[in-house]
Amino acid sequence: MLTTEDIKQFHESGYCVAPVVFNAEQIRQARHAVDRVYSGDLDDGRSWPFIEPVMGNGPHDVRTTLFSAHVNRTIRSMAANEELVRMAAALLGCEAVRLWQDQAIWKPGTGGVLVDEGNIGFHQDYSYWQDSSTTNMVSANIALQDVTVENGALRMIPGSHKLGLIDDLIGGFFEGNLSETRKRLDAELDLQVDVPLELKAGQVSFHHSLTVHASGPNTTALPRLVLAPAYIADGTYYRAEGQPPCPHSLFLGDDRQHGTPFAGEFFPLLRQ
Ligand SMILES: O=C(O)CCC(=O)C(=O)O
Repeated sequence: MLTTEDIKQFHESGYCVAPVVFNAEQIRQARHAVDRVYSGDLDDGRSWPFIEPVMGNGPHDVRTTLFSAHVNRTIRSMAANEELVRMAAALLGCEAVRLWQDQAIWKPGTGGVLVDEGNIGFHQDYSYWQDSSTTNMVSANIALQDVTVENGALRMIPGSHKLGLIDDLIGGFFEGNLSETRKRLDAELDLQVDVPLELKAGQVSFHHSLTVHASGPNTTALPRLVLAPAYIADGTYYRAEGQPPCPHSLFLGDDRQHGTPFAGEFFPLLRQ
């Protein structure tokens, strides 16, 4: 479980690191599950538009898929892990928690070559989630092998979740030139250095939806794989004026209105 110190750090810095939650066998199963999803082998023979890579298909491009928990039971049970969800509840400050999304992120190893395509740019998750009625949303990052600076650990800007939504970072996920973005941001905002979060396999970090973060190059020879489920408090609802709109709202159907709760099969209740 998270300590009081961890929870305090999350509120003060916008992130914290939990102990190891998943064992070697669970990690092996998760890696196999992600491979299956990437190859289009989905549970019950389903098809799913979100398995397409969103960042390109080049040899150095990061591959990500969204919402695989809906088409793969292993990924779903990992995202619904009781201990993980209890920690998310503690950080959200609520009892009842729903799954908001999950993302599998596969960052190829370049074997020493420095390229920007493998980076994930500085961004705030909420800039992609503006249909949510609240920024009280938390993302987990589960290491499916050791995560180090060398293989592209997450980099967090402490305290940045207190700055609100930063217009300049909208779309930032895809801006691989991290030092350029840092220069631009540093000219406008009083940001501290960013902190790399190194994790042991099976360990988990959490960050707030407004925390500015990025991940750098994976210069090792092996790919770096993480699963990133995100959680909301039950009662979070659709905000009609969200710009840009987010794909999550499509799951609520065409008759959604401002105030429709994010609930139902696509936002499963993981904890009462
Ligand atoms: O793991 C990564 O490289 C980036 C993950 C990320 O940006 C996120 O979980 O919000």
